Amino acid sequence: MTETASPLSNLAAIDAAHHLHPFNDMKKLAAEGVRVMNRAEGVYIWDSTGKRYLDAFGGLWCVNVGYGRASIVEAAAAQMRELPYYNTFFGSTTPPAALLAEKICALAGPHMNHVFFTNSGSEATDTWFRLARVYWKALGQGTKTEIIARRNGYHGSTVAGASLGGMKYMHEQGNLPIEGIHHINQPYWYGEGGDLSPEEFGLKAARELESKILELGAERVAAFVAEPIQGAGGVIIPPESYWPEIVRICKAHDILLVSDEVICGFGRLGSWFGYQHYGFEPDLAPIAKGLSSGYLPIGGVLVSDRVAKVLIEEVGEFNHGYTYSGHPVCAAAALENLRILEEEALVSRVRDEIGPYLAQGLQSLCDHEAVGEAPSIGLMGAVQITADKASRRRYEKPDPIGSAIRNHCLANGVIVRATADRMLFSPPFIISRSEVDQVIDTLRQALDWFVTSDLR
Ligand code: PXG
Repeated sequence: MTETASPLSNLAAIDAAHHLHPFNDMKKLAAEGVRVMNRAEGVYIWDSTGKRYLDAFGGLWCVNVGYGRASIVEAAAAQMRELPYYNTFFGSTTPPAALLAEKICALAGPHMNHVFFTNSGSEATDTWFRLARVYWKALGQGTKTEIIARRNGYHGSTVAGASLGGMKYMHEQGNLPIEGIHHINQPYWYGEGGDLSPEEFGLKAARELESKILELGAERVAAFVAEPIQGAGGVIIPPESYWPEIVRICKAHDILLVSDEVICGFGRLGSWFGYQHYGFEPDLAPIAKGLSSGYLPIGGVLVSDRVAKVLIEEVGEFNHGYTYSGHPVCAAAALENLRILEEEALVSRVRDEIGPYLAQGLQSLCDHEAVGEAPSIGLMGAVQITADKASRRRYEKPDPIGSAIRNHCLANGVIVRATADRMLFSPPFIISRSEVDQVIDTLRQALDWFVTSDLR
């Protein structure tokens, strides 16, 4: 009898032969071999060799309630048995879609009473992008079409998403950005603040929005979009002066304010939404990720009363939608996810208990010679690697440094993400204090290794 190879030992080869991965150098991946992840529980995930990792990154900023939640599995299975699919076009809805819309709006604040469902954050971006222009046209201001976004922001990978995002390496592929999109600088004080205090720099960065509006003419500008805290860009936490000034500018020039809540939404900052943490009311807010804790793909756009009124009373039909908008199984899983977050009071745990504990742990790393700053809000944090603490100098080639430190942590059983020379954290909300300690200790070891390595 011939022996058949176990499917798992074969998987890396099968994957290399047929699977094109997002944001990966495929030749390099095939040469190095892919990690096959096959099981998870709580904050832990196992690969096919049986190695266990503490996932301090929550999948991809999304597994907020942790892995292995049987009640989410059951809610999805029950919905699949009852009604696996029906659309929300042509005058239909389904119980989970309607109830989920109600639930999200109850959390989103008094001015947010409608939601449009999508399957991802990128689709949510495309949705609000069209909606913003539709809104102004319906008000007889069809010249208001330009959208202002930020360098190093991230809003997805679709054509509108990659265009609005401020990643140059994304623009270079596919002739982006599309017309009508403009980028201003990010509020990254550590890297770009020079001699200004953080508060002065926050105002300066916000006022770039005003200069851009004046340059274009407010009568041409539809909206400004930003993440409350930039995620993929490196957990860039703006100085406290930034958001109030942005809000003032948007109001003064009558342009829509879009808060991209794909990462910050659903508790990551210790509030239900990032805009609640910063105390403002956006006109539109894309959501995804934490809405279902990643158990099934679902996203959407929160639509404020200001925009919904025009959409419903003036526009009539918005010619936009996805086959799976409000998919009943995804909506049922999301409802159960939100029920868990509420029942276990996980958002206040992030704000009052485990968020501050992570902050303390990150701060303890600031005595390390390689660490420039280690800010966090809730369970979203970063450690900035520096070449010189006093002058905040960054290494000339930051990418290999962040990657090497990340790989060192990975080898020691902790998953973190690196954006250039910033190490990023976004753990599940159920992470315990001793697990936070393990993350901090592992990173400290990696930093100690780095300062003696020839990467320096
Ligand atoms: N907005 C924000 C703020 C995001 O972080 C999207 C929109 C797009 O969502 P979808 O569901 O279409 O991916 C995101 C996604 C990374 C990384 O490497 C971050 C994201 C996606 C993939 C990788 O940090 N964020």
